[in-house]
Amino acid sequence: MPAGIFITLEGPEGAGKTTQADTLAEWLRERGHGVIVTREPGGDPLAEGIRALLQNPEWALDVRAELLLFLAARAQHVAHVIRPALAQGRTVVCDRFSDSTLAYQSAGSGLPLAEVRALNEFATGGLAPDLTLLLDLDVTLGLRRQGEWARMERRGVEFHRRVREGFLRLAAAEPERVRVVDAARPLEAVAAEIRAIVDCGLRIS
Ligand code: T5A
Repeated sequence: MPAGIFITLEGPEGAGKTTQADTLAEWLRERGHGVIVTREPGGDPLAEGIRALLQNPEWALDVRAELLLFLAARAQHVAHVIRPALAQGRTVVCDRFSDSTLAYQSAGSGLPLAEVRALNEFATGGLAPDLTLLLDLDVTLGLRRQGEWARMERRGVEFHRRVREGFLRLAAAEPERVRVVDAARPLEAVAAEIRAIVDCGLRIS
């Protein structure tokens, strides 16, 4: 059985990742792919428990502790969900993954990039996406679209601007893997571009 394809969706808050992950998965299934849609933090019962911890806005969470919680959730998710699905030849569509950690905990919160990368590499065991769709959006527009993560919203627009710039630097550094999609357009226009990138990049049809 050939290994499955690992696709991630990334971007600032409210960019449309969850919506587009579901739409992309449906399109892939219509083409005969076995697909799982999953998310980070989460995607596994323990990792979802860590997500609930991270979402609690009452705690003054230290930025290093926050990083390690995101990575603990990822290690569990990779080991119990993503790697087994890929080994079965399934396509994995994941709503956020390692690039979010580099963008939020390093570019946003200021932790050293090399250390965050090394810890992330340890958590994933070196697993990287085949293709990443970076849904790029003005941060004020994105923050208006969403509302679940009170902790992240409270960090302010400047934090989220650094995150967006961090994502764009990652895309510039790895243009083959990370493809930037303008997410300010209507849903269907964004979905059509994503389909074209996936079709062309991974020869899906
Ligand atoms: N985080 C995560 C880290 O700091 N480090 C990490 O390592 C990881 C993995 C959780 C938080 O954790 C942080 C980042 C986040 O702050 P999350 O649950 O993915 O991550 O949180 P959000 O990105 O905030 O998720 P949202 O669900 O709010 O945003 P999405 O998924 O980008 O957007 P979506 O699809 O839910 O859409 C939001 C709304 O916008 C509308 C949708 O209908 C919906 O109402 N919408 C559009 N409207 C108009 N035009 C479009 N093109 C639209 N696309 C979507």
